[in-house]
Amino acid sequence: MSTLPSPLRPLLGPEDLWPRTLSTTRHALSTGALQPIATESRTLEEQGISFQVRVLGRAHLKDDRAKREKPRAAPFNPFENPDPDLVVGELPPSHVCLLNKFNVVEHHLLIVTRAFEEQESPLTAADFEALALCMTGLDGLAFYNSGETAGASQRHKHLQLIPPLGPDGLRAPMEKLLSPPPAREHITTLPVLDFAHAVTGLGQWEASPGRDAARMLEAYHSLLAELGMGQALPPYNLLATRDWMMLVPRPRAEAHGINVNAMGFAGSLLVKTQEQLQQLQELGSLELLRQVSQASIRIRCR
Ligand code: B4P
Repeated sequence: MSTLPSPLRPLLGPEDLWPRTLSTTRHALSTGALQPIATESRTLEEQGISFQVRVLGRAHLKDDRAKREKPRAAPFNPFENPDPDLVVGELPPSHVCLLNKFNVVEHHLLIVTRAFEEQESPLTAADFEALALCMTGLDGLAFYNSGETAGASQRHKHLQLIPPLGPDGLRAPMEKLLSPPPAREHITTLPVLDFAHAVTGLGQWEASPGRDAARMLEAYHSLLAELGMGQALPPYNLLATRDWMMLVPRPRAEAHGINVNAMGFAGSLLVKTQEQLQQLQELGSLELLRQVSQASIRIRCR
């Protein structure tokens, strides 16, 4: 089943993205379509990284959400026919940009394929083209949770883009370790991350969705190859800014009851309770990331 392009949805250019994000947010809040999740935010300093930890205002969010949604005969796909109040616009030729209905971070965008594709399927030139258009309009943090073990709750393919998380204008706390970013085509690892991952530089952002997407696709394929990931891709998280891209294979969804998705590797964690926060403080954020990742493998830094 696929979602048909709607003539009522505006076509997005990079310059439209931010104004439309703001106007759609105002509208979706007024209609109740957007249901932000309140959290309390804490900072945990570790190895020069200011980890942001958000503590949910109420426990067991997913149970709560399940209770609010009516029982359905078939699994509900929220991206098949997205709520028009949440739609920011069409990303030609094959994607739609919408607001994350249950956002923790303000102005959290989802970039979903119009026709159904599996979240586990490899990212394509079209995915990166839609993403590059959005990243030209918003210089933020893009990420992708490939597979349930990597934090995906929806099977319909969706990339995500959020405004810079900070601190100090950084697009993510982890970016502190990526300044300056690696050169284009240079693949490396971050010494403080004691688990399998690889990072590369994207070179100069050109504000041309076709060309920026081509460099992102090339970087994605190089990272997969470097980590020995073939056609049947195991779960992984992908993070990208205009300057760099990081890939982390994911054998485990959680540790100590704390779920980790791509944002965790950006330096932003979400916990359900004060007890989990306490546990995280004792364990350390980097140790949590290590426990949900694969043991380090030697990569040929080049
Ligand atoms: P997924 O990749 O499938 O899952 P996720 O971001 O990990 O969020 P999840 O749904 O598992 O929720 P969780 O309790 O972990 O992304 C799917 C996205 O689609 C989700 O963001 C979901 O909210 C959204 N969505 C679902 N139904 C929708 C609809 N009808 N219309 C539009 N969007 C819809 O986390 C709850 C929230 O906290 C999520 O927003 C998540 O992004 C955010 N979050 C998780 N970890 C975080 C962190 N470390 N820091 C800050 N925020 C975090």
